[in-house]
Amino acid sequence: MDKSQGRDETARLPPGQNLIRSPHNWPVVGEAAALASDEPWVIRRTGLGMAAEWSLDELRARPQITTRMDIHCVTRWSKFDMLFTGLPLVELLGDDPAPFVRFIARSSRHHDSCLPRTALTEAMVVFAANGVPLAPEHGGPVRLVVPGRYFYKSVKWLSTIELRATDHLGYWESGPGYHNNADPWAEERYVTGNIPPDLRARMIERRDLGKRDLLGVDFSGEGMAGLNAISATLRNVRFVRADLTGARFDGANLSNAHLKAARLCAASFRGADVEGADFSGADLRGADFTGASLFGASFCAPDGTDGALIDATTRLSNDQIDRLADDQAAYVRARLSSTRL
Ligand SMILES: Nc1nc2c(c(=O)[nH]1)N[C@H]1C(S)=C(S)[C@@H](COP(=O)(O)O)O[C@H]1N2
Ligand SMILES: [Mo]
Repeated sequence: MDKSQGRDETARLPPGQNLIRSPHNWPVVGEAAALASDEPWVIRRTGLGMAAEWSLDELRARPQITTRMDIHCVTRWSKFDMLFTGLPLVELLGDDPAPFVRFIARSSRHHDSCLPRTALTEAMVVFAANGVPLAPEHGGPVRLVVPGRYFYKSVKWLSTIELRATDHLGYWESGPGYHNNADPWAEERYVTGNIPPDLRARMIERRDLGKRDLLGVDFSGEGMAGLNAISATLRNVRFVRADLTGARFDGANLSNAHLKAARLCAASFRGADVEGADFSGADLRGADFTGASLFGASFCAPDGTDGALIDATTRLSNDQIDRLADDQAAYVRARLSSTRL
């Protein structure tokens, strides 16, 4: 059981997270399928100590346990009381006291993540969630689940457990700059990126962010109306109170971007990833979210204040609104119904 059990709802929700209440709303994040392969699925233990290998049937034949856990995605959605069924990971780690364990997926990019062994005492190798076998897009037939860390540490389609003497930056923890420790209670979401000040000034002046990776860069308060940010990588970028009227973010990655109180009239987010982005207090009249992915995004503060300006000219589909956390969806629906003619 994780330590959050028994506390009230607000105390169980880590800072900056939005609660998803619907049991059926479980977003797919990152890769959506395992590598297609005819080889039998085995889980291998490699690295330090004795190597080992198990078929999935062997692992399923062992006594299974079911544990209740809360999950917290770095893109700001949380779900309480997930029931995961499988084996305690420690049963597969063997006797070698290797200090780090790296997990590798059977996926086309050999997706991986690594944690210190001390963080893994309650981790599980999971075959079923909420009483049914894991769906393929959620890591079926087998995934890792690590309670107490952002969910990006829970590798889907687990195939290799590598015991290591040293740490290793995994897929999300290297290029995309996700925090390697991933403690949701300390909001360890990202390592902070930065760029030389003259480059930043030139981008503002030209209103062009090109296709660079600008992780965590701060453009708060800047006047950047008409900005070109098509296909830019803007994870965790700050645009608080910036003027982004008519800006084009089509196909951009704005996950966890801070757009609080930004002027986004007629801005375009077509096909963009705005998961976990904060739009509270922003002016979104005429903004276009067609085809954008909005899981975990916020449009008002948790207490309902600081609401974004949304009206009938804001293009958001019912399907997109249904996937927001409940309080966020309620706010957006109320705005749309009060402004529809
Ligand atoms: N193999 C693999 N595992 C992965 C990922 C991925 O892209 N590939 N994404 C991680 C992230 S960021 C999250 S939030 C969870 C999402 O799991 P879900 O799609 O079942 O919600 O899986 C994690 N495990
Ligand atoms: Mo995630």
